[in-house]
Amino acid sequence: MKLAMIGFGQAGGKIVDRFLDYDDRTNSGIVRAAIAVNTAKADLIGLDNIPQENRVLIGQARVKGHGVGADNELGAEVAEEDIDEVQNAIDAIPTHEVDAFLVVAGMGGGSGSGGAPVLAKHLKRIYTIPVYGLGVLPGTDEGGIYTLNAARSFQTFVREVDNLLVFDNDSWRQTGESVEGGYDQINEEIVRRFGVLFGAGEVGDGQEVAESVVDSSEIINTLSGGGVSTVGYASEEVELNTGGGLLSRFTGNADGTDGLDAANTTNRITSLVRKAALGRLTLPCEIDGAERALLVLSGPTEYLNRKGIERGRKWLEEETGSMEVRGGDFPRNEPEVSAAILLSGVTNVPRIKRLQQVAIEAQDNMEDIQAESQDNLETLVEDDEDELEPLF
Ligand SMILES: Nc1nc2c(ncn2[C@@H]2O[C@H](COP(=O)(O)OP(=O)(O)OP(=O)(O)O)[C@@H](O)[C@H]2O)c(=O)[nH]1
Ligand SMILES: [Mg+2]
Repeated sequence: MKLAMIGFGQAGGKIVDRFLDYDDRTNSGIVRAAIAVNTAKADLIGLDNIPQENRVLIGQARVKGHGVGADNELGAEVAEEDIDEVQNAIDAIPTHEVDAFLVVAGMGGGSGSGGAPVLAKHLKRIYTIPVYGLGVLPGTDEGGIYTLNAARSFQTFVREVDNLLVFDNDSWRQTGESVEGGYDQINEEIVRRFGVLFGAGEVGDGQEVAESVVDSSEIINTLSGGGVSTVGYASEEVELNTGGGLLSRFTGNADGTDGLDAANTTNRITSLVRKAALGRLTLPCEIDGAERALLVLSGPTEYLNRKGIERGRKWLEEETGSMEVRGGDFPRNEPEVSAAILLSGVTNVPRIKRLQQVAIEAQDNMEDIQAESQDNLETLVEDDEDELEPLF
């Protein structure tokens, strides 16, 4: 499907920038337009692929291009004040050719975590196409302010978007490596997983049309109903058939006939599906209880078959307990077969529960502070009343 991607803040901008690179490399055609919004000028300059005219610096009057320093309330205020500047950039893109918006942001900082929910709300008021979020959770070693920002922003973001796709930096840190050092690899992982998924609905002219190709409406239906989503992925190298269709004659592909090679193909698919669902998810969680799921099998057509996808889909239905599991192929001429699984409306997510707890505690503290200042105010007013003669 075709997306208008808007990266908010540094992480958001870098990830959208990387999506453009992915699009170029793989010809996936998912990025119809790419915009970066930030309060920090240096971050915008540092991008490689997003066109200059699509880099929007906001909040200049307030922070003079220096960023909001992880103050997410300031991030939200600045986004509200300068939303017209963001809209000007969006006005210049052909939104009628776009299937959905994807607003991308790191939830731990100030600009993206404060601004992305504001932008999502604005887009939903104006456009009828879905507005999805891609939210990146900070590593737990980044410190309290990042966790607190994420806890607050997450709640708002998930409410404003049609679905919030989540990637948790914390679970993707390589051992012995700081998250910082690993961002390149992490960002590559992000664009690969979400790229395959959104790319599935975008089979171009001249590409082979498979048995049961996934289309955009299936992605949209899986994401509809809101909530939080996570993505699983697994792949295996295969030999690319360069012999002009010879291999497919032996594998007896799509019809699921029972030659030995067809059985291999089916088995490869079912085990990839299990690996993808039970391996590391972009947001680790129990897959049991997911409301909807979409299975995308990609690879050369001779390595895809309906029987494998059907089995994978059934297995996912059992594991998730969901009655809404869709599945299909994404034919690609690359020397690997991969399974990408979108699990939408997941509920059993320990990381989110912890974040909600943090948000509640912060809220309680806020209430205490507010109650206290209310008391102070009342005492002040009372004191005033004691001192001053009533005017009327
Ligand atoms: N996956 C990924 N996460 C990143 C990257 N850069 C930063 N982050 C994460 O995103 C969070 C927010 O950081 P930034 O995006 O730099 O913050 P910002 O939105 O620019 O806000 P301010 O800098 O406070 O104005 C951090 O806490 C990190 O967890 C990146 O390149 N990739
Ligand atoms: Mg920044």
